[in-house]
Amino acid sequence: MSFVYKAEPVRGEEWRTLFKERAPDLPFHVWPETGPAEDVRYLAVWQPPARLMERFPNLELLFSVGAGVDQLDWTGIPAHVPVVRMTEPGIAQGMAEYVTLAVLALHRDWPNYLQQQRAGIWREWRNVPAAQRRIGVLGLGMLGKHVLQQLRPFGFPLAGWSRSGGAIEGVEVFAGESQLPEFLARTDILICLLPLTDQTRGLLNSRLFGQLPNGAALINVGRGAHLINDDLLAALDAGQLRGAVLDVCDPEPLSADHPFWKDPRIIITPHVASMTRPETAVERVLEVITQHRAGVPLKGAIDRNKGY
Ligand code: NDP
Ligand code: OXD
Repeated sequence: MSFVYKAEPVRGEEWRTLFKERAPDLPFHVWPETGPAEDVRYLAVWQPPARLMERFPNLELLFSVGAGVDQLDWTGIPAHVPVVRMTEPGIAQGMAEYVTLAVLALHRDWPNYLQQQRAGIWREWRNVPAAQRRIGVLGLGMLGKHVLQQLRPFGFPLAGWSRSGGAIEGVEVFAGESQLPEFLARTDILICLLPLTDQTRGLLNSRLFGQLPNGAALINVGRGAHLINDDLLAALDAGQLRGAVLDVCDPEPLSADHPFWKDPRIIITPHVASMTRPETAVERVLEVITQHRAGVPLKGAIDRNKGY
């Protein structure tokens, strides 16, 4: 019985050290080293290898090293192999830091001041009180909820939207397609923390932007394919949006001549909002293996019908 890690190799070595300490009896390999293929029961990947089950016929569990699973090709993953995404607490902590930074930057007009500094312009913009800046989060899962919790002390009016809704203290919750327009109409800074599925691909488009108050701003930390790039540029040009912070893009990386790079209304970071931390990730993976052996529900198991 063994474990194979197939993702970023430097972090793989950190996982190896942690496995040695915490699960010394479970042989651990960093791809392309796998040990005997028939021994491999657990595999942690960003992208699985081709012909997954031919290669590892006794695979019992497939872990995504990220919180998202949209990168996986499901056709090669049989239904009897549960897929488990990363739910270690470091991801939520990192995401809350990033989104707080982006919200405050947009709330306090940072993109304008950076542009003015480069041009040597000393000009003040009227501060808007936090109580008048309405924040809205698309997606109320592990990350959306944590982000909203961390934003509470600033005094922004907070709202969130998801498929199923539910109560969250201090947050106005909207559910389903029918309540999306009402949610958008009250949102000055929109944060996308949805998984990428057939239902959410391209959701950040002209139609959606047109339902936000004039001069709203966007933070996309979900996936690049949530956003229609040309629609963002059109909304910025029309003044429908005043700025955007994008941690994720489509494609990644953007081509060298992509208009987003030089647009002063857009801040881009290279998909770094949060990163899986080896210490807490290994702890969570070992916890899930224990749950699997005990036959109890697995933390972070993906529902294939929903796609997240
Ligand atoms: P979860 O699966 O915990 O939550 C997803 C949320 O989105 C749920 O509230 C769900 O609704 C909602 N949702 C899904 N589909 C729809 C839909 N069609 N309509 C309305 N709501 C919908 O995910 P996480 O919070 O853990 O992560 C969200 C995403 O963040 C990841 O999938 C990944 O793409 C991205 N991410 C980005 C990172 C980065 O560094 N930029 C790092 C980590 C993750 P319901 O509650 O009703 O099921
Ligand atoms: C993730 C990511 O899904 O890094 O964890 O985007």
